[in-house]
Amino acid sequence: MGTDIAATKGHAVLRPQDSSTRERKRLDGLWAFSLDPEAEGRTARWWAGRLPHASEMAVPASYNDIAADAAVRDHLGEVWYQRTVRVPRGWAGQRVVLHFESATHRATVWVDDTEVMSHEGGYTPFEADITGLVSAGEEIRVTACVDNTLSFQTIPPGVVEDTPAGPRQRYWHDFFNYAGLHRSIWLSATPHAHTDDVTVVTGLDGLTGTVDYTATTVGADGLGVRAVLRDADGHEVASGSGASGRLTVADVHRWAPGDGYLYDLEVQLVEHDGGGDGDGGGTVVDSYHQSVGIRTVEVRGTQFLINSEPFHFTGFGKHEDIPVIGKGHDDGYLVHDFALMEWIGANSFRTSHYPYSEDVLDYADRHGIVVIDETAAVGLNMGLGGGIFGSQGYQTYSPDTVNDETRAVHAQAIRELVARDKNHPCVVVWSIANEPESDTEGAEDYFRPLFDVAREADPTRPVGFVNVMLAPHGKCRVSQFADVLMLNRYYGWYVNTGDLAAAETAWLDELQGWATEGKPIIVTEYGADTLPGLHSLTPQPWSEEYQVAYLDMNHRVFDRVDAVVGEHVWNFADFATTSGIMRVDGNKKGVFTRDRKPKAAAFALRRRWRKDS
Ligand code: GCB
Repeated sequence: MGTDIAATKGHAVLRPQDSSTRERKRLDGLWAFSLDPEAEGRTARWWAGRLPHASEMAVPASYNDIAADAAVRDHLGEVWYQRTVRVPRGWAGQRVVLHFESATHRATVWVDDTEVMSHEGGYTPFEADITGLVSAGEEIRVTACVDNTLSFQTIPPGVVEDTPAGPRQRYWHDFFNYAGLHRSIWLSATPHAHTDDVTVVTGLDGLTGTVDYTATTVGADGLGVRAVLRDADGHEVASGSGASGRLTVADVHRWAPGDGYLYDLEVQLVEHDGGGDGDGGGTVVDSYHQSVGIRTVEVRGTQFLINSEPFHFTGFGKHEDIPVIGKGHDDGYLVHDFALMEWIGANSFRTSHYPYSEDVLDYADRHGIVVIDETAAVGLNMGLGGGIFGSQGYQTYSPDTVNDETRAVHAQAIRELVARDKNHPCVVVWSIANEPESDTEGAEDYFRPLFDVAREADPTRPVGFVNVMLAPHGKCRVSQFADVLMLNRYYGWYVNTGDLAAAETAWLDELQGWATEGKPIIVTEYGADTLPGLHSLTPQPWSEEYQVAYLDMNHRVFDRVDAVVGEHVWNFADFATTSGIMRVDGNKKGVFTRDRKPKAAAFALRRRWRKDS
């Protein structure tokens, strides 16, 4: 594989914000919406006028379950969204930006008749400077063509197969291929001279905290950069000048699990005051605020340290998955899910299997919840399909399947994830893939450079990937590159089904093997499908009692292996999947139902995870 995957850069896309020099307008609500089953919209230039045959669609939301129509739910290909928006009359002379927090899985966007941007990948933001196309006080028409097709050259991968009934999308990940505009769309105004990226790296030296910041600016010739750090009460605690520097905080209030204390870093572009000290000091031309949690993360031997203290992960692999709106972001569920995590004693979760809404990470920052942040690289494994093991008729890594081009897209997905989330104190590990084929030479070749990409993008955080049980200890050829071992294991479910005694022996044996690697182990998935309300006196699979017994068995195993520093149950809640004989109205491994009612396992976990329960 010879492609130069270092060629493209992760582009910084700062989220729009209101500040003393910036303003934003949210474009959420009802948009006109048209399916494009004949793929005629581009030829017919649908962006150039009102969409034909349009219905109304909620944004943010997956479109699939909103319309009571199988043609919408199962649509394959492009759909179109459109609305008009009036540019605020006070924005004359400003730089105006159109920002999409995501479009799943790719989109092209027009402003009136002009194409302004395209983006590949369904879970990271993209934006365009549309200043030259707009006038303050006037309306513009925004049209987005969104495509849900997956191929071997997309992340996640899939393949469209020709069948007698027409083209059909196949993919190898176990969640429904929801699509659409899942997060907010913004129109925003910034000064022409502006900060376009900020990076912070924090450190601790006893009671002193350090914040190393780097700002990159556009159009700022002749302007100075000033950095002001304030505590949560708004009191200035440090300041500096120049595009990069170190701020020192005496008596620091550290960000820590359970204590989401945040400072505010204001990056100002300032006109020079003529003092010659280069600190500006004159009028503030641009102001951008970045929240900062001062903490450290380190892997030492088999320990995972946050602020130099051993951390044990308790929590879940989650999904962005809600009845009716699918992967659409919803603040009500955001707050409720975190309330349930606090109730149960979860101190962490993994963004399985894609980057989540920035609202989720901001919330985790503020509430001291630790995050394993994952790319959308799920299903790079032809030995798996929708939870079903077995050959899928393709070879995973080959010139015709997952290949150099896929790897370049994957590298870009890693860069965009890091570019977006690098400043979140909650993020402590990058997970660059979930359950890829990892026991072959092709896997080793594919992944080696991707670890380099992640480390180059962020030299400060541990990097790992999530290992599948088809590549057990001794067989996996990719874990050698990882700082942390992340394992998904289903002893007692997919293997040793219903036989927890045999499962316990086999699982302990494998885990003890992994422990010899001398790295921390996070069990990133263990779980059993459970039908709420199904009971059995002796623990039978699918019953609530079995889920409890299964988790207990896992915990006995973990407690005997020192290198295990984390336990994330699969899954927080039941979720939608593609249909299949292994799935009854979706995946039922939730500890909560899809509408967030507790199963018996919720109370059992609470007893283990909350010392005060
Ligand atoms: C896994 C996958 C996850 C599935 C889960 C299951 O290993 O990572 O996406 O949903 O197993 O329930 O089969």
